[in-house]
Amino acid sequence: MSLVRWIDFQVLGDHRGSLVAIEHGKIIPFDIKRVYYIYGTAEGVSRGFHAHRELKQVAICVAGSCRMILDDGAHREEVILDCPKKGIVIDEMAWHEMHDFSPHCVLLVLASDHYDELDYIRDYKQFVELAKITRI
Ligand code: T46
Repeated sequence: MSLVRWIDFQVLGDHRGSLVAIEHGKIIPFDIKRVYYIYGTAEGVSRGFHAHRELKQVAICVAGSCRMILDDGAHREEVILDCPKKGIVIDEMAWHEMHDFSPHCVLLVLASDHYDELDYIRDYKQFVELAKITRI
């Protein structure tokens, strides 16, 4: 099964341009408790390199582009995020990395919980071991 799950947003566009509305309890598969965005990423910088124990997220590249790697400890897939009409689901226990940020890239992230550093697994070897146990 693919690790990549997209959510397609309805675009409310008219002659003035486009608008996407994301409402609580509708298309996002969790209650949104936090929103953050990543912007101004310096050229050549990569981010992420962690998984979350419990947190679920949806990432939307609202401007520019970046490349995301998703890894479940056994398989790796990569996608280009370059479309404000689509969000990618980052489930719990999904190792993720973001690379190749374009100038002016803005990555908007909807998260199922408040920030908690204890929810992060930042060591890849530890992640692979935990992912094995989770799969059993
Ligand atoms: C993720 C990817 C997609 C906070 O204090 N509150 C927050 O809500 C967040 C997200 C971060 N922080 C602090 C923690 C660090 O001191 O901001 C600093 C940068 O965070 P981090 O190095 O984790 O950033 P990324 O880009 O590697 O990862 C972020 C999210 O942290 C992470 O949950 O899934 O974006």
